Amino acid sequence: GTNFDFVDAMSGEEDFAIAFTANVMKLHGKSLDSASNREKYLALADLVRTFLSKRLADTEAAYRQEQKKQVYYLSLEFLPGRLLAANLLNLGLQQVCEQGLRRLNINLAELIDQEEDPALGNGGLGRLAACYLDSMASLGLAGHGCGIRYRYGLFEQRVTDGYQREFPDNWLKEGRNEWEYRRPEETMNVRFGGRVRTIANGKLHFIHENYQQISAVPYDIPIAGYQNEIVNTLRLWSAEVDVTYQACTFDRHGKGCINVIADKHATESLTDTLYPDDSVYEGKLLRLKQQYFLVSASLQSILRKHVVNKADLRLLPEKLSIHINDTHPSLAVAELMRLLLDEYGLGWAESWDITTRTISYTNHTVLPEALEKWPIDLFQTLLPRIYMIVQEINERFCRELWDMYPGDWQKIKAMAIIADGTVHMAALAIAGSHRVNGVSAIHTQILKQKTMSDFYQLTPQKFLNITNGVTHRRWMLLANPDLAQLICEAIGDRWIANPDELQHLLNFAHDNSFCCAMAKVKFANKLRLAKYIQAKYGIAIDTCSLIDSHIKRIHAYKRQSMNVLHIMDLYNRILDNPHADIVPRTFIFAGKAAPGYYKAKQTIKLIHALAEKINHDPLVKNRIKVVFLQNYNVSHAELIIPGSDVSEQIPTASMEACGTGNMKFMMNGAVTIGTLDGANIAIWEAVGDDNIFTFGLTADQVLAYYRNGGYNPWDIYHQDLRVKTVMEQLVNGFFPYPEEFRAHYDAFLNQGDHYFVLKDFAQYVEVQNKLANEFINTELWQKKCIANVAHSGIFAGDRAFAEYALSVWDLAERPPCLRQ
Ligand code: 26R
Repeated sequence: GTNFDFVDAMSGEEDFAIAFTANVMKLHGKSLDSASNREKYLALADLVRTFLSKRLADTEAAYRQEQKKQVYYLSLEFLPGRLLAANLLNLGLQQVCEQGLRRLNINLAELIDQEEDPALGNGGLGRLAACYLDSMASLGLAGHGCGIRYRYGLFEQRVTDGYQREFPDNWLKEGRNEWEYRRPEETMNVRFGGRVRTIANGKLHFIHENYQQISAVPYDIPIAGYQNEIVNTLRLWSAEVDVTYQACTFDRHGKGCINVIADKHATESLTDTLYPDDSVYEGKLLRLKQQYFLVSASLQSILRKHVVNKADLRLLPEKLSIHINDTHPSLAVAELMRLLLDEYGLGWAESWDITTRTISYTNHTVLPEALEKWPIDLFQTLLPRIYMIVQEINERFCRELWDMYPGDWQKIKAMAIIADGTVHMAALAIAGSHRVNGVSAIHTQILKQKTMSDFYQLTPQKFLNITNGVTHRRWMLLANPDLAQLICEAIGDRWIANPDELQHLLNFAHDNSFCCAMAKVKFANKLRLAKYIQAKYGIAIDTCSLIDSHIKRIHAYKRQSMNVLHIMDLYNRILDNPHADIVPRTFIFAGKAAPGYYKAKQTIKLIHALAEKINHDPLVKNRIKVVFLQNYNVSHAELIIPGSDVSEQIPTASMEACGTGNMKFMMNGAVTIGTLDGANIAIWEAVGDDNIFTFGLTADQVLAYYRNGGYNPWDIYHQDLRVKTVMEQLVNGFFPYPEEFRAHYDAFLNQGDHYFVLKDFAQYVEVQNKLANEFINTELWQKKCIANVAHSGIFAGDRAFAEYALSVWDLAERPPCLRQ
């Protein structure tokens, strides 16, 4: 029979083994024993895909029949992580697959390890998008991702001599991804450049001419809900040129088709790479092209589907929502206007009403250097018609402002969409949305009171907070199956559908055998991590030591350097007194630096210089180890987080919009050391003072310092000998690189310590000491771990997502966790 009969008929591990063996043969023309692990993995993925295919088709049909409201989540970034294990889990095939393969003497974990980890995002923003796709499918909501199929993902990081080097991430080297469905028949055409001619015959018509047209081919990746038969899609667009019908001119140089093919490659380079910078915004033409490419292709296909289903365009906001993930896809506002006006012939007022009621926007950062502003000339040249529309939106918006604030030019200029020769994407996104949300309480408060205060004053009803959440299915069930199992044994499995029920674990905080079992799980996870580190880096870490992890993009505001200064100080205590009573600690770092971000790269070098010194110093007697794990990605997070005791979340207060790694650590029973910023505050409120280590300036204090011109770091240098010592060590030859860390030294002392590292140092050290002393009290520590897991339910993506469903997208069905 075919594989499809099989989907329904398969009854057990033996069937699975047979089907798998047949699939290896079918796919590779090889018998099982001559197939490589990679080939076996591909055959397994292909088999699992047949299960997805059926559900994907059924889900689509059901949505169409029910005319269910659809949500389209537009994002330049998605970081889904590997999909095989996730799909097995969500399809309920984990056991049958594992046991079926075992019959064939195949270890499932080894096959899982053969999968590429698609790096189609920089960090938090992209991973959040992926967590939400999981939640949407699992809650049975019709929510789909729209993104770009970058031919190369975020660069691969390799470190040599402590220096980061970047390599292309050739994740599609086999030409295709095993999960995707290429859908050439749904190709959309996106237009760039050219000029716009206006003709008036009763009504104005806009004729776009001399443009360059690029085909956008969609590739759909299926997103399975957790054991609910639902499969949604992540649609990734690829720029492709079909040369089949392009005549080649054979000139006298005999070049033939070379030029046609060269043009093809030049055009297709549009979707070659993801911009690897999440710190400083650069107005690069290609980036704007990518943004419009995604937005235009997505909106065209969304509208086409809507119209094909014979739905009225005026009902668009009732039938679908378009969500924009930060300002990166905010051209959606103007593109939706263009389609309604030019393609579907609606009037301005009606189009604007439909657009603003359809679109919503989430802000993910308040750092001024990350705000997107496009120079007018670049914008206008690339997108002439879109620019006209933005101008019109701006004029109408400014007129409205004038009515509200007559004569207040300063305010109007500050809010204008076009000002100072640039297009302000945040202003466009806010004006064009009916909802604008921040990602944690404090972040939203800063948006309302500072970053977007003028807009908040104008339209307070648009603004709301939705604190981020992460999928407990990937971050607990998949990444930490032993913990999930243990929790089920204690409180049953209802927490999987409703993570709030994790609270019941509090009843076990005094249960000795449960505490021991938790500790055992943690130890096994630490051992797994230690084995990886040993195999990969030849560093032996002490699995009984306190494992303290700081894993995220390298950024000055995230203050990896403060962590380093503390480790230097710990080391200095040993140098001062070799018998100093130091709790054995392993410090793990991982994260990529933006390729052009010098200070971040030097932080990586600093971590390596420190590791080199400490890991080999016999005086240390293995009490401290420093490890930098290269090429941080979702898979590494799945390995590190369950094996960590302490979660470093130490940004300068007011700068981290939310953080989501902090939530993943918490779910896995790690204790946070953190500043009062982003979701750390919510974690603190959830677990209470005893179960988190907070320290440092508050956001209000930081912002007050900025208003008053900062502070003088030299005061601290002179007051605190520990600070003076570590500062000198940066530049006095303590590390065998005399001038290497001058930039850090200057930033700390001569440039005003913008990130308050020295200011927060003393408190950080104090809290680190306290934490270490509490760690060695195993019983006490275990209670903290349990409290963290027990209170992590509110950080489940399902909760966050249900809030969007209710307050942003107005979806009819209430997801289970909000049903009362
Ligand atoms: C425009 C360019 C320079 C750029 C800036 C910033 C590109 C990408 C980014 C990434 C930002 C927006 C990001 O990842 N923000 C993170 O979003 C997470 C999810 O909401 C938050 O948890 C996290 O605090 C925030 O830094």
